[in-house]
Amino acid sequence: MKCDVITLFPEMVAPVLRQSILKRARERHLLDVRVVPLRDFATDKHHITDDMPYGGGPGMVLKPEPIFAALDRIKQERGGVRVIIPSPQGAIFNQGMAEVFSREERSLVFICGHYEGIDARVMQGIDHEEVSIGDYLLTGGEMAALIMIDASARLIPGVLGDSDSIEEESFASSLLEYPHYTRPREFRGMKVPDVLVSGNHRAIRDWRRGQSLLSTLYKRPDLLAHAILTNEDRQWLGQAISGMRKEGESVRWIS
Ligand code: 6GU
Repeated sequence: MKCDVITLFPEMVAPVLRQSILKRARERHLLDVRVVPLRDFATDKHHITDDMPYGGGPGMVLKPEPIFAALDRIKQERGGVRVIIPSPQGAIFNQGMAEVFSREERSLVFICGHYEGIDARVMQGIDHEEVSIGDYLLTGGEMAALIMIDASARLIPGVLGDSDSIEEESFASSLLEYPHYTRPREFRGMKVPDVLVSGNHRAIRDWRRGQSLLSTLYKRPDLLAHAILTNEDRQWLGQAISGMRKEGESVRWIS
């Protein structure tokens, strides 16, 4: 996966890409991210990248020329590009989009806005998609771009270890994860469930599945509508729901 992040604040982005799994993915050449400082593409001697809005009003607006210049350079270097403008006005990012991004051949170019906004001619003159990471406001697009890169990069084959990748399908299968434990076997009076130290692999698998189903039922019952469930799963959930009713709990469940 190739990405270019056009930003006024390269230091909001670059250090994150030098940590942990993203760092390893870049070292293995599975992920090629370039941070493109917008200021480098300002042509005046003060390297001005923003200006006052026509018509008045608060805040500053990112000028179009440096953004177009940065994108022209990226197009020359990369060939094909797919431009994404992080914005709370966009379609909301989800796991499906992360999968599509992870398989994209072209470079994903994120144009990160700050302050009041980006000159509208950027949106008018550049073929782009606006993508939001949720219904809240951010100070700029950088952290949103990082979130989209992180969620997409981990889906590239080889980025996660083998052991991770098999089990990391929890969202793909629309169920939440089961609880994980490591040593010590007892900590501050809290014990690791016996089944996990039983050595009975079938029992362990069934317990984990049950925990995933229960966790989803309690925390995100909306996800169960899309989950692929076996007859056994449905039976288990039915029992859990009758249990909840007996305890007088309400069941928020879409059947
Ligand atoms: Cl993707 N970008 C910005 N700038 N603000 C946001 C957002 C994205 N998603 C929610 N708020």
